[in-house]
Amino acid sequence: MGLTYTQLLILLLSACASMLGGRVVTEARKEPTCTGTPTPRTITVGGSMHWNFGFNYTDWAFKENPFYVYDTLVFKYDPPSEKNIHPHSVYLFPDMWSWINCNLTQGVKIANETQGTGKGFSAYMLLGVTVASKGFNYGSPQTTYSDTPNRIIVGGSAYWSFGFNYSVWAFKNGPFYVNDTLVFKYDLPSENNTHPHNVYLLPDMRSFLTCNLSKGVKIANESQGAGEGFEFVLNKWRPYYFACGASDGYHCNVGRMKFFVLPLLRRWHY
Ligand SMILES: *[C@@H]1O[C@H](CO)[C@@H](O)[C@H](O)[C@H]1NC(C)=O
Ligand SMILES: *[C@@H]1O[C@H](CO)[C@@H](O)[C@H](O)[C@H]1NC(C)=O
Ligand SMILES: *[C@@H]1O[C@H](CO)[C@@H](O)[C@H](O)[C@H]1NC(C)=O
Ligand SMILES: *[C@@H]1O[C@H](CO)[C@@H](O)[C@H](O)[C@H]1NC(C)=O
Ligand SMILES: *[C@@H]1O[C@H](CO)[C@@H](O)[C@H](O)[C@H]1NC(C)=O
Ligand SMILES: *[C@@H]1O[C@H](CO)[C@@H](O)[C@H](O)[C@H]1NC(C)=O
Ligand SMILES: *[C@@H]1O[C@H](CO)[C@@H](O)[C@H](O)[C@H]1NC(C)=O
Ligand SMILES: *[C@@H]1O[C@H](CO)[C@@H](O)[C@H](O)[C@H]1NC(C)=O
Ligand SMILES: [Cu+2]
Repeated sequence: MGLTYTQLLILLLSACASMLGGRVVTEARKEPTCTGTPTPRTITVGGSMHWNFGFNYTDWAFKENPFYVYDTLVFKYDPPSEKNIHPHSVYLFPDMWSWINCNLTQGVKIANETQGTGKGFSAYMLLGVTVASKGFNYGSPQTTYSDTPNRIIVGGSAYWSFGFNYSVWAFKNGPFYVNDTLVFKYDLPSENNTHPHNVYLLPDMRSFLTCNLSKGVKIANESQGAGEGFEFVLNKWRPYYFACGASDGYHCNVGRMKFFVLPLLRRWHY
């Protein structure tokens, strides 16, 4: 049962890993894949076949290539029922070896048996790329790796400021791990700081790309970045979309004050 469907994701992962490794050079040059913001695609896995037993997903993924960061994969499959006693699910594998052997021991179930109904289950390619490029061990081991959670100053010595490219910062300073703490530091409002910063958590990729704050949650106000800064713990395995909400999205849009992270689970690292 496992074979066909489990082989899809790792193919996507390895596709991007080899892009990063410079093997699929032509694709990598066409678009700034892993740091840029290309127009994202939403791709239904398997096309009209959806996520079904017996369909050749390796073949499908090959034809659909290339996939990019920010692309969304949608998995559609039927819920369990009398007729469907072996319902599908979606796993992400930690490495090529597990994938080849369909060994689920260290896999992470990212969608259960009922999440494929209706609009389906969506997964961003960010997931694949982050895992593939950093945790996947194609390159050299991460020197920042440690067993205990890290405390990371957002922006490094630039802190949380207008005009700094946080997407690049996040990419270069990643991967982040579950339970790491991000620290946002910025100045108090003053006569010389009339548009002070703050921190918003946005609900999804669409809001993030358009800097749409309407469904965002303000997690730090204008004065909480002073002193030791505002601390935020990445305590779940989920994507976090951060932005500055100052001037109705101007700091986010024009000031580049936004980035997202998907903290990894430490056991993926070896
Ligand atoms: C950050 O820099 C990258 C690489 O130069 C670029 O692709 C991206 O568009 C920049 N981000 C913003 C928000 O300007
Ligand atoms: C899927 O199709 C490809 C190319 O047609 C083939 O090489 C591969 O063996 C097939 N995979 C499976 C699991 O049948
Ligand atoms: C699956 O992987 C786990 C840990 O990675 C290993 O201990 C186990 O022997 C593997 N199972 C098979 C059937 O290869
Ligand atoms: C699947 O996950 C959804 C959302 O997390 C949850 O509401 C549902 O009960 C789960 N279903 C099963 C069969 O575990
Ligand atoms: C994160 O920290 C919490 C509380 O200390 C702990 O229960 C949880 O297991 C940790 N998660 C991971 C993935 O380390
Ligand atoms: C604001 O800037 C002016 C000119 O640079 C300086 O003289 C003044 O002390 C600053 N005010 C504060 C509160 O930092
Ligand atoms: C922002 O999002 C809200 C709901 O999420 C939507 O109604 C609104 O049209 C969006 N605004 C823009 C400028 O896209
Ligand atoms: C920001 O939040 C802190 C703590 O919740 C509160 O003490 C402070 O008054 C708030 N400041 C502003 C400018 O809203
Ligand atoms: Cu700002």
